[in-house]
Amino acid sequence: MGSPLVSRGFQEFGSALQERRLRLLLAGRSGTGKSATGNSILQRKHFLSRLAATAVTRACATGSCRWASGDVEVLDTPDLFSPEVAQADPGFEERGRCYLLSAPGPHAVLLVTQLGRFTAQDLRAWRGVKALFGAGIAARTIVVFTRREDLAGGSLQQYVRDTDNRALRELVAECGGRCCAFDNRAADGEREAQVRELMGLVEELVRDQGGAPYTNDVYRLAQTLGGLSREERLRRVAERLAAHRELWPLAGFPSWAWPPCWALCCCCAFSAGTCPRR
Ligand SMILES: Nc1nc2c(ncn2[C@@H]2O[C@H](COP(=O)(O)OP(=O)(O)OP(=O)(O)O)[C@@H](O)[C@H]2O)c(=O)[nH]1
Ligand SMILES: [Mg+2]
Repeated sequence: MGSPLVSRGFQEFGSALQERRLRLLLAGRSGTGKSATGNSILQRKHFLSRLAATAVTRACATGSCRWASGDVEVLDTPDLFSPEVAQADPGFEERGRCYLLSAPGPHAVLLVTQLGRFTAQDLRAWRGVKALFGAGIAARTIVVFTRREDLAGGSLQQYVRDTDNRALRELVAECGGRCCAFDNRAADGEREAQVRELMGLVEELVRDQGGAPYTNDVYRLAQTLGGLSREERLRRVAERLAAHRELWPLAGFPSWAWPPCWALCCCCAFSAGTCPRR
């Protein structure tokens, strides 16, 4: 999809980037359209995306395409963010893989939610994103609404402003007002325009951050493991994440109360005073 997205602005932005690769990480609850959005960005059917009663994406996967004078790498994720991940990924391997596949850090996180369906599950997934990466990730997050067609030509900004869903308004505010909408079933030209709009937001966001990707202690650890085998790198990163397993929600922990927001560290979703990153 190189050529449609190439413009002078993007070329200039490309040279301001600290590397020639832009990493975008898809996150959100199951079934919101993460994989479909990844495919729209890549402009091809790369990730498996379909209507299903259970989770479709089971493991992290990447796909890339040319963009301006560099590459865009998209990381699609399974359910790494809900309280159920404690049972599904007890050894932190999948969350470790997510870190390794997005190292040295994502330039932007795309939090995918369905237009008109921002539920308690979406909110828990957002808290899970902050638990995994630290609260600083909000400064790197763009809220992507799928089912843009339901706007029926209306304005997304107005929808967000007028919604009576307070949690949604707070989420968008927490993410600096960055949001856009996708109709992943739109015709090619329309999908390209949507991707261009998203990349404009990414461009602005990354420029504000001086061209550098998001980082934290776990990404910094991953950076030091370059000489080791893939298995050993995964073992070390999963071990670092698991070192604080007692701080993650336990199986059976009431999910409405997760994370316990009355006792949060100021930088992430760990209990106050016990955050491994501080
Ligand atoms: N109408 C419409 N359907 C969409 C849109 N985006 C995604 N879908 C549909 O939503 C369903 C779920 O999409 P997926 O991409 O598999 O969702 P996911 O978030 O990756 O799901 P998991 O991998 O299970 O977490 C599929 O049937 C998609 O075609 C959209 O913009 N409009
Ligand atoms: Mg998927």
